[in-house]
Amino acid sequence: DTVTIARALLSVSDKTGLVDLATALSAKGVELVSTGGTARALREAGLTVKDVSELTGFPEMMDGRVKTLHPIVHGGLLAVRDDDAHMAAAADHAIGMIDLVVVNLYPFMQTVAKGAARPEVIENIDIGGPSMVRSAAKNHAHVAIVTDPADYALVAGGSTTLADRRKLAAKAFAATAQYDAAIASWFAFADQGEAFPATLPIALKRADVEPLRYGENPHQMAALYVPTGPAARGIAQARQIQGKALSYNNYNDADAALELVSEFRDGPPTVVIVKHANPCGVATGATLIEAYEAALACDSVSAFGGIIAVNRPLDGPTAEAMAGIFTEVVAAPDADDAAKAVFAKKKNLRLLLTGDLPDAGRPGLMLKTIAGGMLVQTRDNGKLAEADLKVVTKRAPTEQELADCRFAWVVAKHVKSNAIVYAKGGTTAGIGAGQMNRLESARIAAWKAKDAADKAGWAEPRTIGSAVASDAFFPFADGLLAAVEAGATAVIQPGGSIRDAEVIAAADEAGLAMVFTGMRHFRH
Ligand code: 93A
Repeated sequence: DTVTIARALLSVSDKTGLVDLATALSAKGVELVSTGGTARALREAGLTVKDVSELTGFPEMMDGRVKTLHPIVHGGLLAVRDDDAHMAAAADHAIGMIDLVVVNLYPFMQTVAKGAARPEVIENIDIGGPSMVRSAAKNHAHVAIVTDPADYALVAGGSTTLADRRKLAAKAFAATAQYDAAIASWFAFADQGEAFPATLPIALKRADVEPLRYGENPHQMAALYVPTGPAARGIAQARQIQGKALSYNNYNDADAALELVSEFRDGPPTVVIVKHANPCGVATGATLIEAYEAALACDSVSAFGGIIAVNRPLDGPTAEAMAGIFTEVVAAPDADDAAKAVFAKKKNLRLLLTGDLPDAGRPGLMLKTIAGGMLVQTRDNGKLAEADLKVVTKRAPTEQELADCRFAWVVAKHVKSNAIVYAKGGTTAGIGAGQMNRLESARIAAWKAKDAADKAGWAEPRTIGSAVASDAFFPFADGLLAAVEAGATAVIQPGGSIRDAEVIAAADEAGLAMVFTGMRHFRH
């Protein structure tokens, strides 16, 4: 099962660790064969190398498009060493065996990421490299294939074990699969501007973070996968500064928090507190600490063990305030030394730094599995323009009501349906999430607002004089009447129900101002 390496073929674009590996192999008496640039790098380091062209009797041609695509190379990779007919064919055609292939491919993804023009992208589609990778991996019974400099140590000793060759082969096929998926993605999305190709060529790889301890529940296994293609932005790309490893649920909640706070990327200091993927408090303020305290007061009970995201670099005083209750995760664009020092004392708290917040309006796909299949949709990156808003009641909203409507609407977009959100003065007053009918969500939101007022010792709940947002239209007037009862004076909702007239009449009767958005934000 152990193969002694007599001849190695090295052909790499990323030359990291190349010379060290080649030096080690050479010291073990391994014959080195290389393509143009790789051979040059090795010769410069004083090593003896044979050119592939010398082996094949063909020069590298067509701008390097044809370098290693030759039976002398692929015969040497694919021949089954203990098959007499294979070895006889090799002997007939003067094909020498190759026992180790070290290849990494033309940097296709990096070329796309740097914004290169189409011809340069096309030229960076590697053909010969993946062919050798696949030939060697198929014949892993005899040949070792190394595609990652991190694995050079496995072969530097001049021999390979079958167990290692199997592992390396699996990694090699994963590498070519990802590479081709990235190319297909570029053709389908970036190049053609198509949202839905016939197949979904999205290249994902398991993230280099510690494997997740378990899934949503301890009896489920879980891992984080990240795209291999150009520059994805989101919670998966955040840098963890301290604290225990993130769990599956932490990622899910931190994602919800970051996506919501990103809506306020260009807004005033904003804090989002999430529990079980729903916001339980969202607030803006003159400072981050003011916003945090307002967000916490919305629902201080649910905020226990919450996930927080903010839209400003975290400062010491705000971190100090956050440290006052048990918090699982804090995500921020950045944190100053004082904030880091505060959290350093909280060993379990995870601090995630995201860098500049992602653009909430960016395109992208959302994937959700169903039994036996997968649902795919574009991201809900819908944004309200001033012109989209239609006043449908006799009374138009005041400036303050309109601002509250817009704020409540953005929050409602990130609340599980049915979503009802009351807001006042840039702070959520009550959030009703995930109920099977809209009336119940409206009631729960009002009840939570009352509870918060009781806890904080306010004279009245903040739903009095608030704006209320509904993520989809009110099918009946009852949900709206519940909001009236809670003290809301303005409503924002998509409109479009066959009973709109009934709902508008109820709003007029109660003296409410109501605007239609013409856009729905279901989230399930
Ligand atoms: O243009 S190719 O698709 N045609 C080939 O025959 C070929 N053989 C190796 N690209 C080919 N390669 C790639 O060249 C390797 O995958 C590697 O990335 C690169 C190494 O070239 P050099 O040694 O000249 O730097």
